Amino acid sequence: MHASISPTRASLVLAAAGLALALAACGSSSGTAAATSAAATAAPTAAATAAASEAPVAAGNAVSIKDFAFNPASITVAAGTTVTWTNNDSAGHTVTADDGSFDSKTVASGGTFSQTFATAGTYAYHCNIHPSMKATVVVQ
Ligand SMILES: [Cu+2]
Repeated sequence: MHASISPTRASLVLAAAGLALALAACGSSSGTAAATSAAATAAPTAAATAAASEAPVAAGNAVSIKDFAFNPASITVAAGTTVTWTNNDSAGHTVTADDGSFDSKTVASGGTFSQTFATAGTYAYHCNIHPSMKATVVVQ
């Protein structure tokens, strides 16, 4: 039986299995908790597999602006993804589409800018303040 499972391990398993199972365990009697533990034992692998299959494209949707460059210089995301730029430089920068389809205006040091890409394509962008700063977002 699963009565010997330690509270700590049970918590970890529940956390990995997801919020729904954790919530289910919160108000349950000890009898229900044992059943939940049994289900949770098999759940983490399935949950991890599901997460991986939902994001075949690189999981990252963040671009860092640092040392007068966009990192990564080319990021690939799925259509519908919101990409967020964070200015980690001391200077201000812009995130400006070459075709003008989006423009952050000046993002101050420490600031962020987000843009959602609904349509597949390759979006070249640059910094209006520093023309040598160029990068692309590839939307699949
Ligand atoms: Cu710049």
